[in-house]
Amino acid sequence: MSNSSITLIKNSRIITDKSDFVSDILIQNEKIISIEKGINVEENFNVHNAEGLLALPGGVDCHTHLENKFGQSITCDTFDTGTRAAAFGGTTTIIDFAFQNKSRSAQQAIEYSIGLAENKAGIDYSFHLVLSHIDQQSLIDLKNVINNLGISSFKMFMAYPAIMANDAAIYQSLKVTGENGGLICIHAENGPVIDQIVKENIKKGLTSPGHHGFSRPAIMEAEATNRVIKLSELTNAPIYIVHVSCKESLYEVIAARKKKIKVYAETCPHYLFFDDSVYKSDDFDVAKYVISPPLRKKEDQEILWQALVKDDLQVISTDHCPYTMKEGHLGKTNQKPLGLNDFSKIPNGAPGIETRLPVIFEGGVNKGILSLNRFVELVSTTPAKIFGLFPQKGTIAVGSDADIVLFDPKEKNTISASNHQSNVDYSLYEGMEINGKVKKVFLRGSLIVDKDQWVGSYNYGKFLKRGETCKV
Ligand code: DUC
Ligand code: ZN
Ligand code: ZN
Repeated sequence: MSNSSITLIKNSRIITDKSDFVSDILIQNEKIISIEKGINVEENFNVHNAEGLLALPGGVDCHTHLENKFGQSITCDTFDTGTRAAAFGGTTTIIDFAFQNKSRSAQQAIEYSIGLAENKAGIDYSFHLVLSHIDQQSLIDLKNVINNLGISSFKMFMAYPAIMANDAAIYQSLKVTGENGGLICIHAENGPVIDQIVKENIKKGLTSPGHHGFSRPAIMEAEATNRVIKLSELTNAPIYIVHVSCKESLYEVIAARKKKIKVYAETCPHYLFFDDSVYKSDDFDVAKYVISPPLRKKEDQEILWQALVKDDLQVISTDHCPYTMKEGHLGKTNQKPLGLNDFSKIPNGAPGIETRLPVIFEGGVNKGILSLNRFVELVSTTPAKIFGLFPQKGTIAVGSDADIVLFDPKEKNTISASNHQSNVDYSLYEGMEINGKVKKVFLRGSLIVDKDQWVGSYNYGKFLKRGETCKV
């Protein structure tokens, strides 16, 4: 066989959500065209010997924040640094956010976000449309966005006064998305009550970052989760609960799924590895853990891991929302130190885009909690299915995009911000030893990461028009 656009991966152990076998993978014109043993091509073509390596479908991270503006703060990773960081961590597709509001229509928001990403993204991308202003016109726009612009998922916040949606707005939006194959992602926390608790704590002089954690009770996450589940039940429209952090809201999700209400849910690595004991210190270093929902009890971790095993939770995403700890790092301003004297001013979020596959491989697969198939399902296949990207993304199969991660399950490495790709100046996982390393990453057949080298280009990543959601 001869063709200059051909790439051959030899002898990898291919892991999908359902299978595990050794074979060769032949790629042409961005797609996988054959999976069988003993494929041969002429010597001068791209041949990668992958004996001893796992071939995983490229990770799909359906919850990232690159160049997102919240209040005065902009997340510190841009589409180039953030997508490069994702690639080094084995992720080849992200779904980020476009922000609609009263003065920016749905279409303008999407065009704006595509404008930020194009010519910068090193991996493929799409956006959930954040809905913070609902009126008659914006409900009409929703239909158009789903049917004509390739954006089939949305996000609504039940917290944060500036962007919060009330129950009526969520109800109205669910009616439209439910009838048009769309899906609304929900940040479920009772915003008004939490804002009241925050004010009370600041008034008492409890201003250090740890008080963020103690101002956002788990039962207020559970209450909002329950409330939005009822709206989903009422409208018969699917919902996706982002960043489930605790058993209280998880139990709401489990109960709803038992009743066949169309609820899907994710958790994020930080809730699996860290707990609220970090908030006990008065040190400003705790600002690293100022995320919403906050870290929960140690006992919640094991419950979340087991929920991932049992499919009570379907996805692990990162909620990569990075802000630097040092003001002015790489020229970034209005970062975590904004809240030096008042935790409520600390921008909420933590990084994770670069470490998702490695830490879940270590904490899940190496610890014997997750099978390799389930690992792939959680980080790639199911997010692709839920968000309308499967089978283009999320699997290794003939006809799918050749997004492939060659992963050495034996190579040891230690996570450190000193050698990561992201603009952020810390890692939650600093010093964590991982048995397993991303060796090569292919995006639509092109090699973009080769050991420790970035060999991709910042205009190869493309905007993905997505189809009907919840094909799971
Ligand atoms: N929730 C998110 O989903 N992302 C960033 C901040 C937040 O609270
Ligand atoms: Zn959120
Ligand atoms: Zn988020």
